Amino acid sequence: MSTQTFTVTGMTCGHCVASVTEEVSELEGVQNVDVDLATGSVTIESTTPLEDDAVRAAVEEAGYQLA
Ligand code: 9UX
Repeated sequence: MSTQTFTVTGMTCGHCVASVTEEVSELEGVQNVDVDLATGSVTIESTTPLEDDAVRAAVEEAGYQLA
């Protein structure tokens, strides 16, 4: 199991959190996604480490940016 943490900018409400969680959850091997709205910290547990670019694409698909 891999655990990675990224910082996402631009999330300001619970719906933002839901959108990011949904998009990131679709990436291959993702088992759990935890988003801290206050800090923008997104912790991803997955079977194998995710490429930064894949996470970036998912975050941008949701409408936000990686810090
Ligand atoms: Mo809430 Mo987030 O109305 O971009 S969905 S601020």
